[in-house]
Amino acid sequence: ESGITRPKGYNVSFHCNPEMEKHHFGMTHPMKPWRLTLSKSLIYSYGMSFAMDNYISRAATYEELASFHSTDYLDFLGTVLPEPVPRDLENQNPDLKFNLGGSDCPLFDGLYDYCSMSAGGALDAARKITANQSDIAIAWGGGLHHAKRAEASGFCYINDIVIAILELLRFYPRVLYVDIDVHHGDGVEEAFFSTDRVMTVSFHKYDPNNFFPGTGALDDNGPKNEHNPGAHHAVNVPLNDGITDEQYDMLFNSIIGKIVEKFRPSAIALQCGADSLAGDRLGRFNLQVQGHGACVEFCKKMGLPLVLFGGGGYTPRNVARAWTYETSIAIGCQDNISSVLPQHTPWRDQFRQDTLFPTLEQILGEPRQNRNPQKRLQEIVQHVSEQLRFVQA
Ligand code: TV1
Ligand code: CA
Ligand code: ZN
Repeated sequence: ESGITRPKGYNVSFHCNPEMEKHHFGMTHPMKPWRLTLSKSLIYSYGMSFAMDNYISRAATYEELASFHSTDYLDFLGTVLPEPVPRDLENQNPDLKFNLGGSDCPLFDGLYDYCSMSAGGALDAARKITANQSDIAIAWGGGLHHAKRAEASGFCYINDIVIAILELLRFYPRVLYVDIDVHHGDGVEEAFFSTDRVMTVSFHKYDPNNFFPGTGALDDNGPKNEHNPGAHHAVNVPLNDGITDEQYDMLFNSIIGKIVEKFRPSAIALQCGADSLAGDRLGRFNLQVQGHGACVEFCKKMGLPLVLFGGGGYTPRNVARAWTYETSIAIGCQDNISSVLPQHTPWRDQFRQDTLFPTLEQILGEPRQNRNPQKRLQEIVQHVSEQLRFVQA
């Protein structure tokens, strides 16, 4: 023994691939893989890499992608060429193959590489967990929750989360999936609709006619036929514009607390989509970095193996703040880092304010109106409690 040991506590691994960040969906497309570069630069500037195991992730193989996706779809994804002229929102082709090539899921240079790298990071993270080498494994390049078995959807082509959970299921009897992206985690929910080994929980903005993808009502809890073991194993928390940290924290702790008690998962997969933050280009909530991070803290406190995925997030400076704070929570150094961004942070001027925790006023000027009455939130908690009567570990 050399006598040199890591500090006691959680073993955290960090999985990324700089090649992934170089891809572009198109000039005006809200999904900017560059936000991963900005996030990493802030995480490294705080020195957090010294408290984690850092890995450059592999690209997932065709066989690994095929653990969830159809080979027809993968073969097409591997051969389609980018279009010379990108479509705009007004010019949508109505008969796209596998929903590829529209404005949401454009065909761009290196698309297949981008997808397989995102899935590779998620899978590497899951494998560090199942090998008992990490307590928390982080894959900010993953979290693409809308992709279906044979269809791209909402900026997502390959469902890295489903692939990672399938890997966890080889070792663990039950996995809890939690999704705090502002959009409904429909692809992951659907993939595990007919099993009682995965419980999916999504918190999202719900407005069937005006907000993507339009699914995830409170009483959509999995196909309700008697012979489906997956019945009651989908939990949906539909929310309105402007929800605050305090309300979200109350909902999250009460719902996830009850679920962990009843379902007794052996591992947690948490999708940390940062488009639920105030000031997001697509999102509509009033969450701050602290409130978003509180979800990670709560999951960590459950003391179960934990995989953290990225997801949405369309105001890169806020994405970087959230995922940096959440990396610090994983490590356990959140109370010891400076709220002032390190002076040597690359692209420091991108952050506008020099703090990790801007106030709502700094982010928005005028906060978005909160359309979540306390009474409705109580109803949601009540519904979930009743739903859980049908669930057993
Ligand atoms: C190109 C250029 C594409 C500008 C897409 C916002 C754009 C959007 C764009 C956009 C946009 C959506 C829909 C409409 C489906 C369509 C990573 C036919 C300013 C996980 C995916 C949202 C969210 C898809 C992904 C949504 C995630 N919103 N500008 N597209 N109908 N698509 O509404 O959950 O964050 O908006
Ligand atoms: Ca969600
Ligand atoms: Zn989203």
